[in-house]
Amino acid sequence: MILNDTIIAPATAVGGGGIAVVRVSGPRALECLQLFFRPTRKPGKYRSHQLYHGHLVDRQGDHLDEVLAVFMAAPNTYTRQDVVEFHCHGSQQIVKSILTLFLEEGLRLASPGEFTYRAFINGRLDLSQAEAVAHLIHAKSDSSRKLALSQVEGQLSKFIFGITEKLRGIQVLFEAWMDFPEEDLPADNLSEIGRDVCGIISKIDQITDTYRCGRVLLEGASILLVGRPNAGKSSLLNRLLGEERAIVTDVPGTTRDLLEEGMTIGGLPVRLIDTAGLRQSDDPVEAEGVRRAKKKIDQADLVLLLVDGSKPVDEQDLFAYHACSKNKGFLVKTKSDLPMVADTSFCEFPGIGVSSKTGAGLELLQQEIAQILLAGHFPSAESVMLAEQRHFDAIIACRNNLCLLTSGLKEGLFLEFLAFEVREALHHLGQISGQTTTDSVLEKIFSKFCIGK
Ligand SMILES: Nc1nc2c(ncn2[C@@H]2O[C@H](COP(=O)(O)OP(=O)(O)OP(=O)(O)O)[C@@H](O)[C@H]2O)c(=O)[nH]1
Ligand SMILES: [Mg+2]
Repeated sequence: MILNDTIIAPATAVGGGGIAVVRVSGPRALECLQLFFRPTRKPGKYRSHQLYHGHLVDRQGDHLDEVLAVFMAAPNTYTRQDVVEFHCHGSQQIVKSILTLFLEEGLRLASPGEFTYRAFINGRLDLSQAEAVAHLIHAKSDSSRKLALSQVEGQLSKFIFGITEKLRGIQVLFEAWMDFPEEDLPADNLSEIGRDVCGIISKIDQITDTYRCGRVLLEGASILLVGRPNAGKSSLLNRLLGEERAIVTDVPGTTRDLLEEGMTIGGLPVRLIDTAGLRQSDDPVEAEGVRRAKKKIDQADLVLLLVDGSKPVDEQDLFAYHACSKNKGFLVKTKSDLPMVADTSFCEFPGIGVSSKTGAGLELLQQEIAQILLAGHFPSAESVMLAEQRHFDAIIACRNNLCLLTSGLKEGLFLEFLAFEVREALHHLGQISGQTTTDSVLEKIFSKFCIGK
């Protein structure tokens, strides 16, 4: 990809809005401003990071729009290149005419994520920060926003950087000792290295523990509503959603297919999935619904097992429990507005009673769900969390090398062998920061961005 030409793209979303921003980055940014911007009060020279009022004009000098324009001199910009932004009225026609004007002047339309790619290549952000920018834009809940922001601000990068520096120090020692005869190796230093590496491994373990929760924050958790027919699954989905989404009747077997709805629960993005009531059925349509529900169970982050609290437990409840008892589950005793008669001692899940009719218990249910999904990890500005499969795989690979290194140290293996493990561990860490990431992986990551970011 060419990185030293001048690119342009709308930085705001397509569609109506009060204001739209068109962003230019590259060596010709200032020239663009001088060519077609007519400031209301003409400055001798554009000062960096200062907003100017004026008009954008076309080649004939006709006004395109009244705008605010800002010139930001490199390197204190998002891309570390010269940047100019035009804040115009938020009409797609205006944005289009501004783009056309500059494209005819020889600028190039930025590809998806190209501004952020330039920021990464020019050292403004490392790869994990750049990836988090995309998550920040698409954050579906407040907790997801916090996590993405902490990553954009470099909490994960700092963590990776800290480990990388330690390992580099070890690598330097190993290389210096390579020329020593093996018997002269300083035993004290070797055991100190062993302790350091163990320390790094336990730090890695702390952060890999956060992965499940981080992934939930990033991608949303899938929560499956499971239970016998008429247990009240669809009613609960509707109540949590705040709309009559699923059909509710007193006929058992109303829901046949899976029905999925996105929402936030306790600040977490979730996908709530209603299923067909679990029972053995001769009706082929219902049986297919049951098959689909059971198939979904293993993929769910959490199963809510619904048991009608107003009825004695029967074999259909046991059938439903057995289908999901190996999963992470939570028991919801429904219809708590009616006299509660169900004995749920058969079920080992923690649980509470709720009523979709009156809303009783629903607040508590949402808190419990969020607690289970977060598993004690609460994102904040300081938190380091792993949220990305790519990062998780890399750090696990790094950990494997470090384990081999510690056992190699204990067994007194050759320095070449030990140094190899350190090098490999560093290579895996470099995939998170982007130092050792291949072009094809980079391309894949940045192609997921929208144009203008
Ligand atoms: N009193 C009372 N009735 C409820 C409550 N929740 C659901 N019901 C009733 O229970 C019946 C079944 O509700 P659904 O939500 O359709 O149950 P379901 O589990 O989706 O049933 P299937 O789709 O057949 O598997 C309906 O008549 C609801 O009105 C509740 O909290 N209190
Ligand atoms: Mg239903």
